[in-house]
Amino acid sequence: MNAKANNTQSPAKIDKSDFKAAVVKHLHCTLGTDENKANNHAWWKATCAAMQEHVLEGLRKTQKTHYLNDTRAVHYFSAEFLMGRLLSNNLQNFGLFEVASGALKELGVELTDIMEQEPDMALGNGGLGRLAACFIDSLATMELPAIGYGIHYEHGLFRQEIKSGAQIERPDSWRDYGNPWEICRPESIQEVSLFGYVETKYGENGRVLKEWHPGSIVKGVPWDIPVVGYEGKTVNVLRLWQSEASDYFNWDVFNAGGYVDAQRENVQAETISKVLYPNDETEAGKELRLIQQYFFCSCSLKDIIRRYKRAHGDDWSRFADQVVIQLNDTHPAIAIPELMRILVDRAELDWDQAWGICTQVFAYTNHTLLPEALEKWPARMIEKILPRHLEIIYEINHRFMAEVDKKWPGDNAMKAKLSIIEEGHEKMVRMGHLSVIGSFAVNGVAEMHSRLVKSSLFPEFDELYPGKLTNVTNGITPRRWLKACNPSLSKLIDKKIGVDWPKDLYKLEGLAKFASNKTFQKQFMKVKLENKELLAEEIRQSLDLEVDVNAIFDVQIKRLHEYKRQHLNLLHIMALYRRILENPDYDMHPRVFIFGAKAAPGYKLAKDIIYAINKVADKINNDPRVNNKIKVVFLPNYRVSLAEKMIPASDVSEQISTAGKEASGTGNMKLALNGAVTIGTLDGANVEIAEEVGDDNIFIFGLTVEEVNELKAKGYNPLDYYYKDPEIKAVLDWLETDYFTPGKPGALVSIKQSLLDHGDPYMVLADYRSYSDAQIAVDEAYRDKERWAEMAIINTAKMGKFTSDRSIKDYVDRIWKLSPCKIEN
Ligand code: H2P
Repeated sequence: MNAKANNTQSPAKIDKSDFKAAVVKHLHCTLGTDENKANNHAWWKATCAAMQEHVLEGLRKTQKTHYLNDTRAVHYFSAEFLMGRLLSNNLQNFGLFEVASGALKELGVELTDIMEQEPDMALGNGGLGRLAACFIDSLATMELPAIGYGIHYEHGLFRQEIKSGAQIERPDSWRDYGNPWEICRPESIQEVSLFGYVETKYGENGRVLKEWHPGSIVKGVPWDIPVVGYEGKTVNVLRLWQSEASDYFNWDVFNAGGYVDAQRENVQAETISKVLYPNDETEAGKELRLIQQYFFCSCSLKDIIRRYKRAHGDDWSRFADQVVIQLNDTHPAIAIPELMRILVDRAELDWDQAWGICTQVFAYTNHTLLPEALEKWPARMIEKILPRHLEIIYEINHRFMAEVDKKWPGDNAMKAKLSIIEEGHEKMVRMGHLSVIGSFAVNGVAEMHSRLVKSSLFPEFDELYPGKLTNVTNGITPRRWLKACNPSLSKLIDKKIGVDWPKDLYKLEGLAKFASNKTFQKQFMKVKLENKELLAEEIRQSLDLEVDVNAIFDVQIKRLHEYKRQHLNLLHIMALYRRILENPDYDMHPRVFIFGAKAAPGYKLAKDIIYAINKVADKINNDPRVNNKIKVVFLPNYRVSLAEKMIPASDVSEQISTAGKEASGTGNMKLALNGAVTIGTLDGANVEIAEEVGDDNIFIFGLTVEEVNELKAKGYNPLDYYYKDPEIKAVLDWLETDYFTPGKPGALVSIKQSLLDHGDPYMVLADYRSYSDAQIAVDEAYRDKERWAEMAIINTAKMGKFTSDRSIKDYVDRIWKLSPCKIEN
């Protein structure tokens, strides 16, 4: 059979007619339809199927090569992977985008239209999940052996609708009509035990043996999503586990006449991978979330061990040479006691030997300093669900306490502080401490954040384990976040500096010397204008609202959270509105403030802020006195595919968190890469962005971390600002009236209350004036077209550092110690 006939032809050699033939073949043979009947959904599926041939061939070659070379691999454990859409990404990475677009055109179909058919894979909440997706893209691009492990949620992050200004959550059904990229692997199913009790037995030589008699067993069914590296050489895999009832368990009950019980077992088992839990919700569903975490960690560890044993049998001595596991936050921290359980109880290794392996295998990334996001589980909950694991955690802690005692003899306060177990009215297991103790490396996600991890979150751990705590600044994949989402800018860059930048982002630096070149400035800003026109069309379709593309497009897109301070932006918008009402000649360049944000369903104030933005938008957008100087846009259902439309069209990037609260941010990098200028605090990766672009090309405002701490220590009183700054007072008082919510006075008052009565925990009022001044500076800068174009170009040019390839290189050099493995085409 020749290569063409069995379709293993190298993607580089595919031409339009090959692609056309493949799409038509799948339309006929996979979907059972034809060119006349097919709708866009069918065309999309047929195109995916045509691509998937190459994807799977790449996957097969990659897996075979990794197996033959017995490669060391990184296993990225993450409860979230925010993948977005894959068609355009896979076409781009195989270099087939133009070919596919041309082929489809000849078939009378627009590729960009059918791409809209693809539901986002929204298996994550925000930055943490999207970071995981960027990282697996970079790992494949850099030809590094890697597997992503996570959960095959039936429903990803909710779909957001806005009704009368308020957020309504609807289920997300990304797989309703099938996902063309995923492959079920029943041959690699794993079983996971839950509940039950532990029996202590004595083996030979009086060895204590622990036997866990589970109360329930569920099945983990793996679904593989191929991850195509840029230029399509390495195709790694993202393996997501779906829970199902274990066969034999149910049949026995069912046959014995317990139909309802059997059904209940089924439902319970399937519930585990049913929904993604929003990050910030507190009590609800805690137990289920712990089960979810354990479920995917246990399946993944067993999968890794199965693969290891195929090559090395029962010789555990090389395990840590072959396997490194990165824990993306503490969500997978339960993997540490699970590996200990497998090594000690099943493989019958000594504790010390097992612990030696564990602490060479795990590394942990911390993504936040916010106390409410640092996971703790009630010990009784772990005892109920994972009785053996609680014993193991106690044993780990017992030995760790001895280490602490050696370092700080007799210091009980220190022991209480560092213990994995937090004593109190309810004993809690601190997953962060477990992660630090059980890992060989711990990293924060931006310079400043990592510094704070060392100095304020884990200072004693830093003293106890010098060198364990380190930094890896986050990054984003430029393939999705520039090349694919902003084709016009990408082509302009290609023309100017060549086509290598997607793999070597520091090459963008080559644009800097054209930053003051008038012709290039015009070309750059023409692309921006075209992108703004596309977004304006999206806004028109979504909200039936006209926006002026010559206005400044000012964008804030991220999870809704008080620390991210969407309400600071809102207060400033209200203040501008007020200035215009007081002085119709108020001099400002027209601005469109654009938001995208989802609020965790149980986070009341976050939902109130969304409501307030929408209500203020209604009023301003329909008030003729504003004379189109301001428009406020809240685009519903913010998600990866919407970000891909918003980011290329942005002029201003809002990164306005309270200093010390945003660990890194990655939206800040995406926006700057696409030529948006940042207005931001000295927080997270903004600090490093400022270093790269220089102070003249960014608008920094607000308190620094040190100033925030000083002010807190001194006693921060938001009322001081309320009474001293008439604008702040007027705007906050406005929230109490029914001006924005006719007939419903007080509907927006919770925001005022949080700022005045509840102490303004994120210091919105303290930063307000400085923010407002920075916004005036933005306005002035934008009016100087050449100056602005230069700033925008410099922002793109200086983003080299923020490619996720650089982050991955840092992980590889400092933590993972991996080598690339070439895959022959
Ligand atoms: C979090 C942090 C961000 C960070 C990201 C990835 C949890 O994302 O808050 O500062 O960039 O992880 O490390 P997010 O807030 O977007 O959910």
